[in-house]
Amino acid sequence: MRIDILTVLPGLLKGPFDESIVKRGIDKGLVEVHVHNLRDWSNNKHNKVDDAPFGTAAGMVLAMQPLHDAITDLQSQRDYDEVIFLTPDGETLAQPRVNQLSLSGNLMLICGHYKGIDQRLRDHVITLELSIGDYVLSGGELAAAVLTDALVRLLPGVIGDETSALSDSFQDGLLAPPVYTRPAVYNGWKVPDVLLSGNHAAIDAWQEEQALARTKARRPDLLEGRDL
Ligand code: 6GU
Repeated sequence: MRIDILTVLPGLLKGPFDESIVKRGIDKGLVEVHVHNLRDWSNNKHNKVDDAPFGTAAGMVLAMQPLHDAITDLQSQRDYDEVIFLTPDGETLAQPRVNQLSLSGNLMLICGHYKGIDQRLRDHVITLELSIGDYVLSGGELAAAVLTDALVRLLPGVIGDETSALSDSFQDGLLAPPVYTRPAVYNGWKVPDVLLSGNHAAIDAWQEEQALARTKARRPDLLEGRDL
């Protein structure tokens, strides 16, 4: 997989890809992440990347020329499965969409800033608009980092234990069950007996029951429309 990210603040995306799972995916050659500075495409003599909106609205909009040129330039080099605009009014990201996108070859992520981007780009060039939740961020960069992390960890070979991405919260539509580690008694707090029993069937049944109980208590909305 290859992910190209267009941003006016490339520095914001340095840290997240330099550690942990995404770094492992990059180091193993399973994903390429390219962060591009929109200013590099600006024809303006001051490399300006924002512009005033038509009408009476306050604030600024990402300028048309550098953004459209950047997208066109990248598209001339390869085909993209999706050109994604990160925006709070997009589709709220959830695991099924991440799973689907993880099968892509090339993805382009556009980080919004200011009051957003020209609607004509959204109408004609952007193929998917995603939000990471109902709150407002100062720009799309952190959302792009979230999406990239969620995608990369699903790529085969990135996570050592091939089954562990599938046992995550949400992968089966349920929250994950609680986990415990050694010692069996710590500070007087005991690990549930069943986990120490060595009975794999009993442990599986207990974990399933816990996942369901936790989902019912915390996220009953996830169970709507399921017959359990
Ligand atoms: Cl994708 N962008 C911004 N600016 N704010 C957000 C968001 C995206 N998702 C949730 N809030």
